[in-house]
Amino acid sequence: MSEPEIDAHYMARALHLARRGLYTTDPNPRVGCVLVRGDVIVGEGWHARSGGPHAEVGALEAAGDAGAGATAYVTLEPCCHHGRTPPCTDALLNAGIARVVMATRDPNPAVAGQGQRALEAAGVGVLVGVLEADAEALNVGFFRRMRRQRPYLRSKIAASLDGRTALANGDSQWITGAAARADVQRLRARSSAILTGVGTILADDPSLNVRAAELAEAHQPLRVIADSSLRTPVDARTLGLEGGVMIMTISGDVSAHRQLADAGADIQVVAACATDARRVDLDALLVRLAEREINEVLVEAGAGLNGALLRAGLIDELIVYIAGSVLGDTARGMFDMPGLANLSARPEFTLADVRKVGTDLRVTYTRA
Ligand code: AOF
Ligand code: ZN
Repeated sequence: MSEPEIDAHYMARALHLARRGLYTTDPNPRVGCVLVRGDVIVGEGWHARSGGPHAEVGALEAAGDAGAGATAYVTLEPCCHHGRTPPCTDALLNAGIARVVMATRDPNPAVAGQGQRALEAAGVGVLVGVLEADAEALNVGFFRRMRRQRPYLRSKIAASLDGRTALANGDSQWITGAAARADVQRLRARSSAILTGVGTILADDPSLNVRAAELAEAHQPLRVIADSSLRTPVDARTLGLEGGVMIMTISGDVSAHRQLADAGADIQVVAACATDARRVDLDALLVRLAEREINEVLVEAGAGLNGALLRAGLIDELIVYIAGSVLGDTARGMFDMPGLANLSARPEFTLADVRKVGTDLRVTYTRA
């Protein structure tokens, strides 16, 4: 193998390790590290939980004295700051690491190239950009939050073959099968927050939590309810569940605030939308979520909120599960939006992935 092939090989292993933190590192990034001396892996580590050791520290501990002279493959630039844990650059230098290969620089302003410079200043050879796209994709929300102070927004919709999500009377239970629902459990578990509208809370009283047995280790996402006039019932099912509930509102109704706060909700007043003063401004909502270290948001909502997000251009990724059933033209669609005057105004997405999930089809689109 050529040197670039060797570097890609070990970085792929580091990425594999990083993915072990998919459901648990939030709000921290998923990071993996492999230490290689000669052609032998002498240590491996990954970040498991916020506040716990960084990937590099885990790998160095596993390697012990064998770390001296090794090459470190890390999926993210090593940190050089005192955060919840001490700087990894110091740990790498103290262990005598000779070379560091990183997939990407860390967009965190506390690091942002300084980790690389600290290593180079100490005479360590540094290479940046090996499997960079894969490393960014694994932490798409963390990168978005660091760079643009917004989370990454993914909307999941279950639909019939004819693109309908519920009957006209609102009945929407079990359009898709068990495998698709299990897949949604994994989407929830990797998300920092689930965003829904008060309409969905009132109609379905969903839990919006993670409860699959195979995800017992996963963190519970925060549930966020867009609720302009504070109509969320104090006995809504999701309110009592681990992970917490945040209600985003423009209402100043003091007694409704107090009742919902007593029921355990964190009430956040955000700006009203400039084009519709009766609703919360969705970009302001996302800014508020980023301030709370929310990286990935999963939208599980009806056509009202999905339509508003679509019209505001805020949907980064759309995952549609399509069942082999037909609900007909009187059933509800995916997005409330005014009729288009011409086709050139249509929102567009790029097809990113297609696969069969149990008896259903899963189609993933990203923002065009
Ligand atoms: C991680 N895991 O393996 C690496 C990280 O304050 P802390 O200790 O939680 O540090 C979080 C920051 O450290 C994180 O935002 C990222 O910039 C950097 N690197 N973080 O959680 C890791 N290597
Ligand atoms: Zn670190």
